[in-house]
Amino acid sequence: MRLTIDSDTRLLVLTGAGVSAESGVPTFRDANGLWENHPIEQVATPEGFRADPGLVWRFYSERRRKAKTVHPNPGHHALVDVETRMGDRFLLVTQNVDGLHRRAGSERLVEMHGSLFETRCFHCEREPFADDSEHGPGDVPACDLCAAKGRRGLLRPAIVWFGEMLDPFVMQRIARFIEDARRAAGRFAFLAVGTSGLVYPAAGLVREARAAGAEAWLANLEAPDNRGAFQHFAQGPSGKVLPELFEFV
Ligand code: BV8
Repeated sequence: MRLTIDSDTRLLVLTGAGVSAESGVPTFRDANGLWENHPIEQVATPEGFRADPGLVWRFYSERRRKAKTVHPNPGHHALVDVETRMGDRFLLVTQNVDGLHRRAGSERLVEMHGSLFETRCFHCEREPFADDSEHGPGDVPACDLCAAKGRRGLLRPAIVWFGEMLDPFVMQRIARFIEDARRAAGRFAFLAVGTSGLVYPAAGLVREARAAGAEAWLANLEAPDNRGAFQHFAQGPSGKVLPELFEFV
């Protein structure tokens, strides 16, 4: 079963933690996943950060450390190849914060939940800045811009936590791609890879794409709860499935 791409097909891809699993990055909800060992409320919500910023920084510092040791896998590279051939008719939206798509060479890329390697301030509106520092127990970095104004501000990972709004520009860019695809003459395909389809607004993209006329494809190790939202399901590890999935005609 191949996803056929011709000269005016548009393709919107959504990836989740499963696409990084073969690089050695733990997923969230599989056995021994991140959420099994870390209560979401304590490490991935603003309330959790307020309660114990040191715990949150330890959780993300460990993920930063791990992400520095891993490399993109054939699934990431397959998506770069497709982007190279399709140009602006391709957009990759990832829920992942590990930076592996960017390291593989993806450019038409939206990191909708932010990035492990960016930091911002919990208290002021400073721009997120590149940061790969790791913080041990009790080491919570302070915001120098807040300090310069005599205020106490704590730095935080520039990652979207549960209960936090996504960047409106991110959502607009995705909506614009879907709208352009709806108006265009050619075929429109939506492909979700390596995601359990549980977290919104990411999990709602398949419905938005289908409402715009997309044919919905899923490439996943197992059938997730929202498998019924897809017309096609290519089951298997994305590092094997993606390099064989696309057929250019
Ligand atoms: C929002 C950052 C508006 C953390 C993440 C009640 C109150 C408040 C909010 C809500 C609510 N009810 C619903 C919501 C909305 C909430 C939500 O969706 N909750 C869910 C859990 C019900 N969403 C939000 O809060 C979002 N904001 O809606 O704002 C709002 C505000 C207030 C109130 C209402 C609305 C913000 C969501 C972003 C949260 N942050 N990440 C971090 O990463 O450190 S989400 C987190 O889950 C990760 O980013 C992750 O990417 C994402 C989704 O997980 P998956 O990527 O799918 O990973 P998972 O492990 O689940 O699945 C892996 C899959 O891969 C599996 O299917 C597996 O079979 C497969 N697989 C494994 N190996 C392979 C493979 N596939 C292929 N190959 C392999 N080798």
